[in-house]
Amino acid sequence: MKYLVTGGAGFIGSTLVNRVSKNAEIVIVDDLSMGDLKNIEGLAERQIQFVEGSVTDTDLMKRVLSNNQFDYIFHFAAVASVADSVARPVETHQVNFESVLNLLELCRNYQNDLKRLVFASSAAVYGDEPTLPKAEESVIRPLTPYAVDKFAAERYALNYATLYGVPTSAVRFFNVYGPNQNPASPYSGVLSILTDRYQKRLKGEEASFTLFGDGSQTRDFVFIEDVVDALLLVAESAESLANVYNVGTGDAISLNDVIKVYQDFLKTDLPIHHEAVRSGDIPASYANIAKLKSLGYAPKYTILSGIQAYLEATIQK
Ligand code: UD2
Repeated sequence: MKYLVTGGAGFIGSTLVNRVSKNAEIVIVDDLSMGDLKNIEGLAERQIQFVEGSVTDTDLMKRVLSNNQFDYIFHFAAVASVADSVARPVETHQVNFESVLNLLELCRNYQNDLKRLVFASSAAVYGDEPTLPKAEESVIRPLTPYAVDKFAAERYALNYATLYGVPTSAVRFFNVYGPNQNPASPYSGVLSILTDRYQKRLKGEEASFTLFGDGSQTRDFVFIEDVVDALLLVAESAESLANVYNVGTGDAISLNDVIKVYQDFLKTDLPIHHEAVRSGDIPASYANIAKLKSLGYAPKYTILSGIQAYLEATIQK
């Protein structure tokens, strides 16, 4: 099998690559803006071709798509931060939307044997409409350049299946967490930030965590290994063709409860500073995952076992 994984050096992309690369040929396109080659296992020994570049480089993408026949394409490369998209709407649009349309056209022209292209969309498309849980046919209210681009790109991807026969599916990620998530930005996933601060604290360095709001906000935190299961299931199932799936656990937990879990596992107190609720923050979010379950998905991790696996893989005790 041959895979193209854009954003394959990033958190979700590299975990997928590491799962499949022992038995497959992989081409990764990544500009290393957020990703890191260290995330990719066996880069030298396995059949992995790393192409450093941006998915917005149309010549480069044409070369990759016209010189290879892929079985599966996963498109993860994106400006991943909502705040970044608000600060830089035009650049975000080029990465998060135009690159997708270009990739779809290249598939239409060059990828006659493609089994599936999976586009990574986001729970951000639901915006602040309060009905819970979020199901795929819930009201869509994309409120930021990030959310608008994800929704538009997702629709284009699915319509390329019905209009032109390019086999596509899309997934809407809820709050994905796990090893190799980059904690560098204030808008990185909250659990990557929390883990990083605890790690510093355990090494005896000064560290604290800023909690925006009172910590009662809830999220559907889904462990990366379950996310990779979901991605492969969606890619390989016949039923998922031209369909979009929520990827979460179907459960919500508050940040306060998550912090308690960290404290129980690590037996360390981390100083918490409270700040005002972040602008645009939603109080609660969780997924209805019935549609994904209808494909055979069953999350293997609870929030407890997921955080435990994350900490064991990340924190050197
Ligand atoms: C997630 C996605 C985002 C978009 C959005 C849609 C991530 C990283 N982001 O944003 O791309 O899809 O969902 O709704 O998955 N927080 C703190 N302290 C910190 C960092 C965060 O208290 O240092 C809070 C934050 O205010 C929020 C919660 O933690 O209430 C989760 O924040 P996040 O940035 O991890 O994810 P979220 O749900 O805002």
